[in-house]
Amino acid sequence: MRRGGTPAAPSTGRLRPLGLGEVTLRPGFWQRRRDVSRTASFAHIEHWLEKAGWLPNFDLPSGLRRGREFSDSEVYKFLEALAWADDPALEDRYRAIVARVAAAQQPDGYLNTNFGRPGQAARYSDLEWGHELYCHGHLIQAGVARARTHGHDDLVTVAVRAADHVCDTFGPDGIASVCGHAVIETALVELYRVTGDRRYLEQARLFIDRRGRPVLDDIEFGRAYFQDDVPIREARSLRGHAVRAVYLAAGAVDLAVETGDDGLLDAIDRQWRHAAARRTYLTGGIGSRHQDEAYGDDFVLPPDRAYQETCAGVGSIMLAWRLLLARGDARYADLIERILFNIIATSPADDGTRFFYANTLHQRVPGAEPAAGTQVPRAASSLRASWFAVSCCPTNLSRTFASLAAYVATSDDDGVQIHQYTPASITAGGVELDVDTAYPDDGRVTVRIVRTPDTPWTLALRIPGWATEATVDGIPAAPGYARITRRFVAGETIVLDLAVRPRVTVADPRIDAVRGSVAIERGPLVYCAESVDLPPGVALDTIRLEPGTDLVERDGAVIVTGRAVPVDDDAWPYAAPGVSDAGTAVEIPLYPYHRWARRGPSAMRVWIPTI
Ligand code: FUB
Ligand code: ZN
Repeated sequence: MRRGGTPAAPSTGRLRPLGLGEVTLRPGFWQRRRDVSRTASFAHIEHWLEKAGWLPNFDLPSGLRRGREFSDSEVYKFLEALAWADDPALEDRYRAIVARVAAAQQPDGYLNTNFGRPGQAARYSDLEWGHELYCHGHLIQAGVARARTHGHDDLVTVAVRAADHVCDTFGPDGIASVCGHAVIETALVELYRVTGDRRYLEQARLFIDRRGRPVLDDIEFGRAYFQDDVPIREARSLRGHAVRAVYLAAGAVDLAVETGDDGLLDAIDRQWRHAAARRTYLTGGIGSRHQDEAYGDDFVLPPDRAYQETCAGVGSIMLAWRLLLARGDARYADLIERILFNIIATSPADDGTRFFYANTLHQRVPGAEPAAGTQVPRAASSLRASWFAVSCCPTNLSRTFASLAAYVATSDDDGVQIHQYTPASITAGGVELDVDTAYPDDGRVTVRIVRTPDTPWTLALRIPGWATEATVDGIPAAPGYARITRRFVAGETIVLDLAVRPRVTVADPRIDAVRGSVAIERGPLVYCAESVDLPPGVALDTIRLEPGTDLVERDGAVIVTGRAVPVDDDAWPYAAPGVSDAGTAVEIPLYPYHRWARRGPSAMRVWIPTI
């Protein structure tokens, strides 16, 4: 049986990933979204890559080049998505794009449509902003995906030639610097895993060790923006531009695992824990600074300034997944689940052709829908947009959805671990399982043993941190992994009940921006209130929750009771504390955050004040 490849394939670690050929998604929450991505989003992305000129850049003379300096990478991320999808019906489209990309490669393996050609800046003349190694990194990642799903082909050849060029140019005797946007590091380690050529691993080590000495020019955002402020082993936290930070950390985990560098792995783990505890939104999203798309300082997590770039969610999953494989701690899988349900599921529209780039947690006034077929600047859209001048998120989603099944389960010498709950068939060695569930609507998960060795083995089921009343076959199970070790019998079922119920969540008091507010969660889903669900005349920004309100489930909503506090639009907005029960009582229906703005423009908030 084809293993189908997997997006991170470490040679060692606590857990082994399963290939896409070993986990098949069945109808449910994630299969539906994966399929929309494969059908509608793929076609939409290809359409825009042509229309915006980013694919034609590979065919045309340099003078006609269009798009930002990193637009080649969107073509590569789309190729990576096509590679993971490994769908014969898409093969002709894949080959046609690969042919155009291959034709643009220089004889020495260099490939970038924005540098080095007549009238363009010289190669590697702008390592801070030029993104050349970043683009090479995404090209190599696409090649790795294709090699793993299909075997060697033209794209793999192009990727290997690009990697050789990178090693020739930035090796021990070459340019002693790094790229302003990390990703080449993880790409090179992954290519080493595919080819066995240690040169790529050594090059990744050079890039990771050089950064932070510092090697790049200082910039207006400061060197922390591209993690060139301190050497990676000495950093206290993930910091700077969020996507850069998590891509770099993912590469460092890859390097640490392949070289047995526990010190480096410990350093990244420490930074991850620091950032998870102090710099991460309830949704699992990261980035609270718009100007530089960056992490804020500790506990600076204002909901109305939540940037939470979709790509940062993707990168954060890549990092947490690598740490999970290396260390096996359920905390990593908990964060992956949070990001999946609250960032990855939120960004795309139902039809897969519009996307959130930034994911705010508080929209004060209903946004304006960008006209279909228009390209909007970076994060300027207050609603999902078709395409962006910086359109990193749609292609990043496409490769994530195409490889999503790989994040469901793993194996080790003891058995199989299920990390994410979704209807699926899982094969690992002599074990075959069917997972059936309506999660996250319902917390019941049934695992049927389809095939089993006749010797004892261990089935490990992740109990999320929030699931404090979970049971496995009726027996209470604490957060972490519930491990069942026995001689299983084909046909038997194990029933996990995660006891999904609405709950009230408060934040650490140091997250000042939401002091005195609560959020409602249900299972892995964060809920939000939208203005379209409030009675006429009640403004979302004037509501406060009644202390001790019931949480009533009705038609997919959680209904809470609140009050609309009277406000005076003309008054000086500060006064002595008011009477706490002022205002009109109002029912507030809350729906999953990932559903927000699917019924048209609306104001929205996740955190609801109680005062
Ligand atoms: O710089 C390339 C991509 O564009 C980054 O990863 C995103 O944050 C966006 O700025
Ligand atoms: Zn993005």
